[in-house]
Order: sequence, then C-alpha cells, then structure tokens
Amino acid sequence: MMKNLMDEKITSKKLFDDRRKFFKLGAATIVANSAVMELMAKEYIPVPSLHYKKATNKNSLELNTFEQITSYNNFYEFTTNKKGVKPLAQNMQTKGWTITIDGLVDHPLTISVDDLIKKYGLEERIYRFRCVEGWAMVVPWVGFELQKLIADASPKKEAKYVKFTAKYDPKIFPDQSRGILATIDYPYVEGLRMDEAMNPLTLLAVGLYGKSLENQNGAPIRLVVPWKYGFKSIKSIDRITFVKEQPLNTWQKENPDEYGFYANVNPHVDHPRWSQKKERVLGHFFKQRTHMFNGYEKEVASMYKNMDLKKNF
Ligand SMILES: Nc1nc2c(c(=O)[nH]1)N[C@H]1C(S)=C(S)[C@@H](COP(=O)(O)O)O[C@H]1N2
Ligand SMILES: [Mo]
Repeated sequence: MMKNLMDEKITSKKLFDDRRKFFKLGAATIVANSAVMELMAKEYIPVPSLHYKKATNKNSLELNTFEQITSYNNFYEFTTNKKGVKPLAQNMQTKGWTITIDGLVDHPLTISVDDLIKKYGLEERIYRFRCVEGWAMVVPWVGFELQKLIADASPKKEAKYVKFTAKYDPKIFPDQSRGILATIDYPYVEGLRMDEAMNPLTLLAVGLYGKSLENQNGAPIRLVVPWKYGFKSIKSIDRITFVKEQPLNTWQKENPDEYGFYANVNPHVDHPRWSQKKERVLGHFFKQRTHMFNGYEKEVASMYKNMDLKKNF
C-alpha cells in the first residue's frame, strides 16, 4: 500500500527521475520517512522547457541537484543571506528583458533575450563552479558562447576588454533601494579581457537543468566563466560594453586587497583571510582539493602563460 502510494507520487509529480537510485535504497527503506522524502526532494528535476543540445558530460562530473543550485545563492542586490535570496527574488519580472551591446563596436544593438536565443540557439554545458568563499558545485547550464555575440557586434581594434553591467532598478532589488546604506556600490560590474571573453568556455547562460534561469540564479541572462571565481559570473545583465581600458569590477572596487580583476581559481594563491587549497561541494561533508583554473587548465592556461598569477590575482 505504502509502496504504491510512493510510486504514484513519484511518477505523477515527476519528483524522481532516476528510479535506479531510488531502488538502491532497498525495499526495506521504502517508507515515507524523512530520509526518503529528502532524497526525493533532492532528486527533483524540473521538466525541461528550453530547446537545446544536450551535453555529453565527458568528464563525468557529478551534478548538484536543482534544489541545491537554486536555494543557496550570492546575489547581493537582494540580500547577503544566501538562503534568503530565493524567497526575495520570486517576484522579479524578466519578461521582455533586453540587453544593450555598445561601446567600441561597429554594430551596437539592443536586443531581447528571446531574440538572442532565437539567433544563437542553445546548448547545455556542465561546468564546475567555484565561489571565492570556498564552496563549489557542478551546474548543467543552458546558454550560448559569448564569442558568437562578440563576432556579430564586431568590436573595433581599440576594444581590449568587455565590461558587463547588471541591472540597476531599486524597484526590483531591495538592497539597491537602501541608497547609501546599500551593501555594495550598484550596479554590479564585471569585466573580461577580450581573449577571455572569446574563449569557447565563456557562456551567456539563460537556463539550467533545461529550464529558464530561476531569478535567484541571475535571470534572464548571466555570464558563466567556469575557470574564474564565481563573482566574475555576473547575473541579470543589462549591458555589454566594449572598452579600451580594464574595467574596475565591483569586488575589486569594494576591496582591492582581496579581490582582483582576473580572479582565476588558483589553489596556490590564498585569499588574504583564508586558504584556497580546498573547497566544499554543496551537499558534501568532506572538502575536496581545488583544481588549478577550476579544472580547465588545458583550455585556458595558455592565456596567462606570461603573467604572474600571484600579482594578477
Ligand atoms: N549581479 C550580481 N551578480 C553576481 C553576484 C551578485 O551579487 N550580483 N554574486 C556573484 C557571486 S559572489 C557568485 S558566487 C555567483 C553565485 O551564483 P549562483 O547564486 O547562481 O550560484 O554569482 C555572482 N554574480
Ligand atoms: Mo562568490
């Protein structure tokens, strides 16, 4: 009886996609106890709503759950409380959102996210993600390569960097409405060197787990730069500007002794207040070692071969 009830719940609500894992628990544990409920909640996989090319996961990375990725967030425009972002972000409206591409380009443009998706198509990218604070996760993003958009914008020769500006709207973001009492200076700004922006790993993400981005993860469009600390992956982008000089990114501006422009994941360069040798994957008890360039050394190390990574942190 209980087993049937559970089966019913599982299939009808799509609470549990991977039934093999469930049965690994053994029949004896198939009762509605909290451990089973927790597993089911963790294994919740949303119904895909985007059309995209699936990733092969060639590195066999173990995905974090949808629940983990969407319930523990850094998004200061809402709050500095990581578990508080999700509830505060629920009312944010992103319908009709446009981004503007300007600065040193031949083809400046304002375009809706819907049109960007139509223009470039979508693919899944399963990437490690490492926050400078020491937590990490693996996310199945859905998006397109930033280099496609850059090629169409056709930057002028003088353009050496790409500056990203997040949305500024105190009506949406409670921390922006606090004026001079705000936690950081808004709008949130990030930047990449042109070769970093053109790297095939650099993604503009519009979804994860096959579904449009949740607001708390930076809807409707955010940057993902998997070999850099998470703060480079700016959320809810409003403007992409091609510039001559290295942009002053938000965290470098807030605290230049602790956060630089490059922010490449590097176990050999510690944060002034903590070691970067290890990281804790969300949902894991034990820490694991941090990888050089977050595991993307092969793809990105050549861009930094003549640079002192301790100085250019
Ligand atoms: N606009 C904006 N983008 C942002 C942030 C932010 O506060 N505001 N936080 C950054 C930091 S520190 C991290 S670790 C990641 C977190 O992304 P996630 O919540 O999707 O895991 O977003 C980055 N992008
Ligand atoms: Mo972060």
